[in-house]
Amino acid sequence: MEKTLHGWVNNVKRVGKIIFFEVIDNLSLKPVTVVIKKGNEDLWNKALSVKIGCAIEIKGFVPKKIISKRGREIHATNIVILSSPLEPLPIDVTGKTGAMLDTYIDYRYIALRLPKFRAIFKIRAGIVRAAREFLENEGFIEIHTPKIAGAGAEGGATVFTLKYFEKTAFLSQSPQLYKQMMIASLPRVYEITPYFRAEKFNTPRHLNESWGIDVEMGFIDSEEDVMILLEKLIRHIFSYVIKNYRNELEILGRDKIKIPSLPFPRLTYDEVLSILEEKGLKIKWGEDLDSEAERTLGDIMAKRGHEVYFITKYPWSAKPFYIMCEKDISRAFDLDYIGLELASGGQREHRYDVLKENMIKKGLDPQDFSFYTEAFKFGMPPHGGFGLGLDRLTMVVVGAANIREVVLFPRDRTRLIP
Ligand code: AMO
Repeated sequence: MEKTLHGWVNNVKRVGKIIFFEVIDNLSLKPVTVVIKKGNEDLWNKALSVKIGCAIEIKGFVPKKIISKRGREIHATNIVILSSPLEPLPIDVTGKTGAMLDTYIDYRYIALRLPKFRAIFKIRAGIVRAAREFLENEGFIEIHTPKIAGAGAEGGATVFTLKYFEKTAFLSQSPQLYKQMMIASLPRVYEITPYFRAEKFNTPRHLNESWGIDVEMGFIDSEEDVMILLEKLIRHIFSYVIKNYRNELEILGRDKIKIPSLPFPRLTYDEVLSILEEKGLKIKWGEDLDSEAERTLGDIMAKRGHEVYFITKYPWSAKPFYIMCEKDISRAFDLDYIGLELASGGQREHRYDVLKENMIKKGLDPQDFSFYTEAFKFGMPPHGGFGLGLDRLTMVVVGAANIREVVLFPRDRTRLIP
């Protein structure tokens, strides 16, 4: 059977009168072995000039009996070198010698010729596809809200400012305010969106540009409705990836991952504090859980057989103004996976007067947010939602220790290029 192959040469070997290339094509995880036997002088000379890293077109036929261990083989009848590397490749695409994470990021566009990196970014794309599929089936509509904003949603200190003609604008920290405003007319919305946050710390779990799957739904009874949807979404994503990315998971050593079973445990904030106190970790009531507290709790929960769990009933002092509050307790929750916060959300305050009072209690001037509060005057139903960190979810699915492994071109405190 005649075949045309387009791809990049990941390895070249000559054994006596035969030349072998390994060519990575399309989105495949395994290279094709291209075989050139001495006989046709033109073809042989062309093959001799092929180097690792070339972009190439091969015409040839698939032999009746495939000898290559990888199972894909073409015997070439014609070779066209489309582009030859100007220098030796900065990454070993044969896969024999590894490199530092920074090198892989600097040369991501070459690293993606290696199966491991293809597997990670194929799974990431699959997670997005699974989320869309699930949310569309649940009656959600995809929206796109501004990333240049006039007000920050998630707190002043972590906002990037930019000059916007005569005014100062902000890069959107989250679509929070806009997705809520949509609930005045669309009962179920979602957005897959970047978050820009000027957080100063450099950690394996934070970036200054991260991506979220943001969901908002109206006509809810309580935050429990939102948590039930999030549980189903997480399970759908796991099952989609397990079903469609078996080979990718195997390459990453993640073929044993399981769909978390229902219901995900719900621990109240107070319960978490007493569990941590038993381990000698004292958190003052009202404070948010830091990474150390999250990790300690993650270990304890994993030992109890729960990788994924909710933390509910946070003190309102630890949560943003838009979350509904009853006495000191908020209707917010977090979803953690072995100590890594994957999502947070809750029921929102939908009553116009209470919302404005809450803003004042948090030291905000409602006047600065009037474009948002206006939407609450005209029949805003009870509503809630969540933001699910896409990068962090990808980390736990592919088993990455550093968030930078699952983001093509990460933005952190020190990295602005490529
Ligand atoms: P929150 O600020 O908790 O909530 O963000 C939601 C989720 O997004 C991810 N995330 C990040 N991932 C990497 N680097 C960061 N700097 C970063 N910041 C956030 C986390 C986190 O759980 N508006 C609310 C959501 C809502 O209530 O609907 C919000 O943004 O996985």
